[in-house]
Amino acid sequence: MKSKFTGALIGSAVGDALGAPVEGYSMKKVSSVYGKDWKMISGRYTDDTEMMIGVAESLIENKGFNGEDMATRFIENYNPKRGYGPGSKEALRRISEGESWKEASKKLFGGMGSYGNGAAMRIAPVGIFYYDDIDRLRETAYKSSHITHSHELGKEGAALQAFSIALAMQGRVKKEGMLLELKEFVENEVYKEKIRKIEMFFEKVAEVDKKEVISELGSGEEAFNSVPTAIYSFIRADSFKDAVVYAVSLGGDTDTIGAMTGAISGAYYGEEAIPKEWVERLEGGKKGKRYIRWLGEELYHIKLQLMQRDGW
Ligand code: R7I
Ligand code: MG
Ligand code: MG
Repeated sequence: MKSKFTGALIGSAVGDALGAPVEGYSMKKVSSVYGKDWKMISGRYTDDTEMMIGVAESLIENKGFNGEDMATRFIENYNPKRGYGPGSKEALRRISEGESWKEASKKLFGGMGSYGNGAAMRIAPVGIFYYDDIDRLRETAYKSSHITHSHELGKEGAALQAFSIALAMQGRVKKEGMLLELKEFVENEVYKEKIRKIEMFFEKVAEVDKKEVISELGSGEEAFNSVPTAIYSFIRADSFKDAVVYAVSLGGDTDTIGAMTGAISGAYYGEEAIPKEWVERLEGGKKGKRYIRWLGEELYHIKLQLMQRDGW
């Protein structure tokens, strides 16, 4: 179990760092950069991992969710060079200027709130910490999303990603079984439809063309155009490496789809399954790979304590 906790967080960071140098590239351009080797280029992570670290730090410090504290972590960790989305940036600016974390995100995108994938990309700590408690998982996914993403589709994408990680932690189901559980879990029709499309992909005899995956599931910055793509990338592959390589190879929002695929795959296969060369290359420093592993270990230990307290 410990290896699944650390695997989800390191896996997310590795996927982010692998996708980062080619974010926004076409499928063809990604292939011209990575060729057949898929060597990690710089190992530097982006906003996806920086925010994921904030989620983990806050869950650890509070042994659960605390909105004000989590927003503060996001603001303290914020480094403008990590490539934040405009919506998240504005929400954090508003909160740092004194607005409540409950109100700031509602003002974005003409009062609709953001449906970007910024809440889903950072959700791994919630998926591992609440892997055995669907109701708490859903509630914490929605609340932690709300700090920057108040649109229903932004929150639902984060909850779906968290639940996919939880199922991967349990390791009970993959393919059809996993899709069935996801379809029951998800409340929004937009996501139900995407999961139906994934089911149709698996019903086909031949491997689905990547162009069709991109046009049907998406490869963009919207939560509904990237979370289902990450889930598909995980399910169709037989290893951590294949899953993340496939996710990044599609082009588009590669760091984020890579991060989300890496989180689910790391939770499923465990940290040992992540290619050593990629982890070695992942950035070090104060909040680098060792710190990210430590966050996973801490979440594991706190989870154990809470389970013992509750008489498991
Ligand atoms: O979701 P967010 O934090 O962005 C995350 C992305 C990831 O790819 C990261 O790697 C980083 O590069 O940024 O930031 P947002 O700005 O909230 O959402 C991302 C984008 O989704 C926006 O810039 C918009 O293009 C789009 N979007 C919307 N468009 C119209 N109406 C999000 N919400 C809306 C909306 O309500
Ligand atoms: Mg990013
Ligand atoms: Mg991205």
